[in-house]
Amino acid sequence: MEMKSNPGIHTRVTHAGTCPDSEHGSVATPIYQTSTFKFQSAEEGARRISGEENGFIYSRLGNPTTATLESAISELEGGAGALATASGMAAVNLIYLTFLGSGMHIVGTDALYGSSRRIIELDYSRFGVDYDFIDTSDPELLEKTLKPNTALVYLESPANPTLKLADIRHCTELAHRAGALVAVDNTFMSPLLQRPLEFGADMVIHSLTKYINGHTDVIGGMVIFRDEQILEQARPVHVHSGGCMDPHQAWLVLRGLKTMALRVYKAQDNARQIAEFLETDGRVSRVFYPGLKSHPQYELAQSQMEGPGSMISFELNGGLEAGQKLMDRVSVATLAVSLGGYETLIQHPASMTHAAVPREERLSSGITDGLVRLAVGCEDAEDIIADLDQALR
Ligand code: LCS
Repeated sequence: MEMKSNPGIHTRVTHAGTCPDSEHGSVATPIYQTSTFKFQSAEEGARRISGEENGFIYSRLGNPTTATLESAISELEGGAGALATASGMAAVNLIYLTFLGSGMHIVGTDALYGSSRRIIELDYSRFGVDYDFIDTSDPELLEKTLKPNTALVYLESPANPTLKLADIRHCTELAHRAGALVAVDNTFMSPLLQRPLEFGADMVIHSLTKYINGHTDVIGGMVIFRDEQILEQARPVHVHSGGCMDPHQAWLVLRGLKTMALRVYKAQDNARQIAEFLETDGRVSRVFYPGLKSHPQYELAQSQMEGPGSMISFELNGGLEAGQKLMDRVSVATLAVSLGGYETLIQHPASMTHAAVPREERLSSGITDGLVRLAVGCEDAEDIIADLDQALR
């Protein structure tokens, strides 16, 4: 049966990434757990290696299970193709390694995931890469920071953990005018809630570890490219640098992907209720959630995102000490880093996910000592709220 031309999102997610098995008719994508692929002849081997003929060669270069995952996510993001990586950080580094070099400049969101920022400051800088991490919610500041040698603008929107947004369309226009490419880390949103390529971005990054896999049991990453030309620039770097995804890992993510829409919308429904609870609670001083009218970029969230997602950050009246007590006393939420799984996680950015960022830099990007980050999961909202309430007491 032909699928209708504009299937709904649940249909698209259910059917994305099905690798046809003509031999046995397997409905689930098979795991091609092999490191290498047999050539039928020496000539065929030579043709494949030269690129004259399509076909798998060696799993670091490509594998049918991994390729199925790449085409599934690329389709959902509206890309021309994708490269799967061993982790989200391997995806970030694939972009850095491909598009940065000595004498080039990168502008990034200041409240990036800690490692995405630190590796530029500590390591790429050793190879002559110049950088500025700025508040990308301010396009004028971005415009002022762009230089003739800016090769890459790297946005995280919403940013981890401040939930500040960057206007992707506006930032992309400014970056392109200055001759820079734009990469957007879309991990917090999943392709369901935001598709940066539709706003002109050149590349999208995902830590598949989060919403796309969604089961807190796999590390993985991906870069999705707007066009083939950029993809083909990154492919040799992907092959030679070795951060490929394993086929079994890809299969697990494909398995998780099947339920992505159910999980993402359920967690978002929960988060909306929890954010309202926190905002009206006298023990909480500030709540950062793009679904609240009090979010400074509420209007932008409405136009750029299909939903506010399920990440919430907040500060307690009692500061860090109160936050630590809260984290020690919850029982429905689990005290752990990471996000995007079916279960609610709570953590303290200043001492955990962003501990690598020096305190002054952290504070200037809005990551205060008292900030608590809640990654809302798929439990019943009233149970998460009751748990937070008892812990706040
Ligand atoms: N990008 C974002 C926005 C992230 O939040 C993370 C990890 C990464 C990239 C890196 O992905 P990974 O290599 O871990 O797959 N974020 C984490 C966090 O907030 N808590 O623990 C990890």
